Amino acid sequence: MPDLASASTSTADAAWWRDAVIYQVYPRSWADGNGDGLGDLPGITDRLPHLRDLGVDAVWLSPFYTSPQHDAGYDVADYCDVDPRFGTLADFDTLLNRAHDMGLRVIVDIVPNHSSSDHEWFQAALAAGPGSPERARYLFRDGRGPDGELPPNNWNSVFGGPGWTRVTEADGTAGQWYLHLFDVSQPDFDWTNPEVRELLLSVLAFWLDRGVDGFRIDVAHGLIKADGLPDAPDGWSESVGPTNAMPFWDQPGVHEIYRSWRELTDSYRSPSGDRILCGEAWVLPAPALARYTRPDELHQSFNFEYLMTPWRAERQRDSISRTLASAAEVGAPQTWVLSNHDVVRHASRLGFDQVADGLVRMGGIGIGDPQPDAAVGLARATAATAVMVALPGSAYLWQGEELGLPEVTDLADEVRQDPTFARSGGTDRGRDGCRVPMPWSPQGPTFGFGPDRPDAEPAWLPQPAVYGELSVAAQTGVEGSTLELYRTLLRLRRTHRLGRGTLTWLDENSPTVLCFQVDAGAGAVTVLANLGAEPVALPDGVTVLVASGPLDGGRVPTDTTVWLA
Ligand code: TEU
Repeated sequence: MPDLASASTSTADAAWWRDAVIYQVYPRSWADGNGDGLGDLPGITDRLPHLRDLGVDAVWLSPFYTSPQHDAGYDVADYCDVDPRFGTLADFDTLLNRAHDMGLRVIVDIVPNHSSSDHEWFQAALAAGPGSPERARYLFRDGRGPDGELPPNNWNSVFGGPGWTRVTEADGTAGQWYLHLFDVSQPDFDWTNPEVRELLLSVLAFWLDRGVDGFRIDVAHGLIKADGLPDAPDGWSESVGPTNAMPFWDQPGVHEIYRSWRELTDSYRSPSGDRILCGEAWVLPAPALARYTRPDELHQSFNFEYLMTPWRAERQRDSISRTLASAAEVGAPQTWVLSNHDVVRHASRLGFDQVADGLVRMGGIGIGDPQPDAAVGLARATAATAVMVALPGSAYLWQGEELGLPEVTDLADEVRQDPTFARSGGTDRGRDGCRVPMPWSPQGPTFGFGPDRPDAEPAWLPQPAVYGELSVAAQTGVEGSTLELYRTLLRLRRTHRLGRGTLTWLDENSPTVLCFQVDAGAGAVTVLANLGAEPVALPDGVTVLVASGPLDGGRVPTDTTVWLA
């Protein structure tokens, strides 16, 4: 593996992850190398220079493994092979080596909570029947009721509908039920079973041997369920209760799993860098989430509370302060994020009135739904990003946010593929709107996502016309474009080493102004964000390093963030 020590990353030392900017690539939707309408690994490899020029430190690849694609690859049928839709293991090796040569590290997704129902283990479990060691790898249980006709408990799927499905046994009789916290095609593993633990450790080792720089852990908070699989409390919601009030989230037993995973990744450490573990753990409150990033567990865990915090100064200040403090308690960096493949893009989410209290969780936007204000949403989104990438810690970017891509809110129901849409009976529009393929060019039938050839297939989700004017080529080199703003922010972040800095709140803070200084000994930067309706005067004697939008003379307009020296 090429030595990354001389790489252009902001921190070419082992603990690169403490301040890295990591860009999420969704292989289905980033670049289609062969014109079949779906993104693929060769397409990603060809477009890696975009990430080098953007100035990120690493790439996170969402799943590209063998999968029937019922949940866009988060339903894995073979953890150690590449789905032919995306290419081959040789294509992956080419991508990894090209990224390393450019000084980009690569982390990949690991999906340990469940496999695909196509996985050979689940097929064996179906065939082997009740009481078999094959069944013991998953959460099969007898049903309740005189004939076992009722599910084992009241758990529902995150996607909507029941969390249990009854199987027909080999002799044709109605049989046991199996748990699937997500789609019916995603049976939950039984993590009390040593065979499951061994399987996933071997998967981690397979990819570490191949040279990956780490993993993003899917549903990191769900692997262990409460003993006896008790009923979930009625009426629970994030705004009223801790996550671990749900018997399948954030149970204490998960932590010994991650201690074993950290022991494995630490055995691969080298001077060019640690191999990292980043947990996707939707866990509240912040101190409960911090337990995942204790020194012998995960390196990072996404700060989803921050992602879901309304664009209001006092809420932003509270979330930033509280989550920074909880991470500091365990000596971990904070891991900031505003968008990903599961939530409405923040360029649209922030285009609604920010009066919603608690954690705003939006289930997609469709035709006939209230629509965001696109201009307000983009202004707030770039201002919010300018706040986020100044904060101490690591930051994750979702593909296309550097272009200011909005959520696509007019997808016809028949093109939607997210199982959430079908399982919720359409009440939840699902996540397709944030997953529409990237535009690279103002021209072409797929705006450069796929090859401009007569035989090329349309993109797997239709792209709106506005994607052409928002494309990479349309924004490259254009002063004031979102893309050039992101490039400038990341360059200045690296120059001033802000990710390694210490944050101090300043007197200019008010109910409508967020103002702090970050100092890493490479030139302190003051960040002032105006979340109020009226322009705010710049402090005297400052130099504006960058602004998320045009300034009004010596004043900062609403929904604008400036970096000052
Ligand atoms: O999402 C996990 C997820 O959605 C749950 O953690 C849930 O949102 C939360 O706990 C509710 O409080 C991951 C992937 O990011 C997503 O794309 C997959 O669909 C899902 O897991 C299943 O693999």
